[in-house]
Amino acid sequence: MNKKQRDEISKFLSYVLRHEPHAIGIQLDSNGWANIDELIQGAQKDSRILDRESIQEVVDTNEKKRFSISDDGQRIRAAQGHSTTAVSLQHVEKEPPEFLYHGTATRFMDSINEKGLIPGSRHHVHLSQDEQTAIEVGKRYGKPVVLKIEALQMHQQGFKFFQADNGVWLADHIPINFIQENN
Ligand code: HQG
Repeated sequence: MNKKQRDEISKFLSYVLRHEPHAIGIQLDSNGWANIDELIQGAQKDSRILDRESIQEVVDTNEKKRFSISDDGQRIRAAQGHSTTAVSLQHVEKEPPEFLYHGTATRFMDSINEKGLIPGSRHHVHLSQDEQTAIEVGKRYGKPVVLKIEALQMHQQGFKFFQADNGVWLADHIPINFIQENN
């Protein structure tokens, strides 16, 4: 497969494994796992031809390690980013580094300055350890802004942080007093 084909499958997998499993008639368990055979059959009804090899290739080459396959090879899940209420992943709680970054767009800043960072439709606020990832994320929504979060200080004050299997940091809410615009 070429990169375009892999990206297309990755987007499809993100859609069904994070947001809309019902779109292809499959169910996720509360840990986010889908049966791979059912997923292939569901995709087929949607005229999308998938096989185990192409799914494996997408999982192995995905630059953000978005998906994992279970040890027995029968199931697949997204590591983070869910909005579907069928899933509530038990992420590992962890002490964060001193700073974490969040990428957003300038047009959201008035609201962020009022409410802090909130999860939107997903289950958590998503944070990264590096600024470059945050810039890329922010660009999806408009003119990017990188916010620097005083993560360790928050943690020391009792706020919980989690890290997904693929390294993405997650939090429930970031109050405004821990957010700086990173210019
Ligand atoms: C914004 C990517 C107004 C927030 C990335 C963001 C990530 C507010 C949007 C993952 C706000 C939600 C998630 C407030 C936050 N007022 N807007 N108070 N608080 N926002 O897509 O973080 O490539 O749900 O800044 O790497 O953009 O998809 O979250 O712009 O890990 O695998 O509300 O997606 O991974 O948007 O992205 P999203 P996100 P993938």
